[in-house]
Amino acid sequence: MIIVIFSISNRHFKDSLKVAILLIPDLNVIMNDTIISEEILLKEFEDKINAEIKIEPKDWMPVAYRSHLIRQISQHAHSEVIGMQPEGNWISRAPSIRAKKILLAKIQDEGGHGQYLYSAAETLGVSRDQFIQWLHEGKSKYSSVFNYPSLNWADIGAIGWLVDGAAITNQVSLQRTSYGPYARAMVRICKEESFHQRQGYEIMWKMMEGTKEQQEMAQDAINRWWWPALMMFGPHDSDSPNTSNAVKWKIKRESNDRLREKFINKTIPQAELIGLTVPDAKIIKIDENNYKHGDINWDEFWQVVNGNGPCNEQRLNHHKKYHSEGAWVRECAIEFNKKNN
Ligand code: BYC
Repeated sequence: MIIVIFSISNRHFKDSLKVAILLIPDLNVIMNDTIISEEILLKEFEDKINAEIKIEPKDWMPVAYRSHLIRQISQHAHSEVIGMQPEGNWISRAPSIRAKKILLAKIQDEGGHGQYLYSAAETLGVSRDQFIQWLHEGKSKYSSVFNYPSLNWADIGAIGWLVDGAAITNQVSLQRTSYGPYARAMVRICKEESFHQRQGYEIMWKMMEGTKEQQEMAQDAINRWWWPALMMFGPHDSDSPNTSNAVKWKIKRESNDRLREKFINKTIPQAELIGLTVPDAKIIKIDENNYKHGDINWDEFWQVVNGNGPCNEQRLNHHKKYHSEGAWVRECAIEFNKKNN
């Protein structure tokens, strides 16, 4: 297909061209006898990536880059929102008013993270309603770790310490991701996650200073949450189909295995400091700062990812129910906004 664009200036032409090429892939355009093809735009895009210049929503980007981001950012947003459920379960049973206030603030932050991330994903041209529909239809994933039950108060400590600790390890590196809105959302999220990790560690610390039963509860919680936390980083690099493009386009700045190692290396000394042990009989200390973990149960991981974990059905049904019952709140907010603008 050939399209001729008439424009008043070179700059105007370039913008029109970018819009046209975005709408019609593989488009070739003729101007002043010069053929400007998608290859030129691709080169411009790659130069920006190589120069560490952020890609912004109105910039031209390859279709596969856009769909990679839509997949990853929306799944990240779903994880934040679904991740509120295991902890929300314990708000009414927190052991003190202080603990309740802290937990409420933390869970509210997670909802906010979902908002930042859905907003970043929407800049790629997909609506919030569509993202939620994909989640409800099981077409869009969320982190496997939220499909495990939170059985007691020690689990709230383990979630903050291990799950937020794993999340922050990943998200610190995502602050340098190549897509501007995603990178900027990460900066704010990381500040809040570091408070979350500390609130979880404080719970575990207090329990380890408590009675023998409390110490056993804390150890039992790390026994159950350690492996699901390691699985949050995804399959080994050799089994990760999305990593190659993600690294090429600087969406991911570090691989699944590298981030998992970083998490293990910083978390084991924290466990030892308060008298906890990680439930890995094969863990090896390689040198002063590095550990090599034992085998991860990938069958369990894929079972959970594919919808067969202990709480998958419960988490999704809960989201569907409250999304539907909360429709009137969204309608009111839209009406209120119309009246005030
Ligand atoms: N769970 O090629 P791979 C939080 C999927 S929430 C489920 O390595 P990629 C918090 C993967 O999607 C923060 N699925 O993929 C909230 C892919 O399938 P699709 C959560 C997983 O994208 C409340 C397939 O497996 N953080 O902090 O290169 C309370 C192959 O994987 C998982 C994020 O979401 C998994 N664990 O790498 C407390 C971080 N792992 O999509 C705390 C953002 C893999 O091709 N996401 N899969 O059908 C990422 O960094 C990357 O997407 C991942 C996976 C590292 C997760």
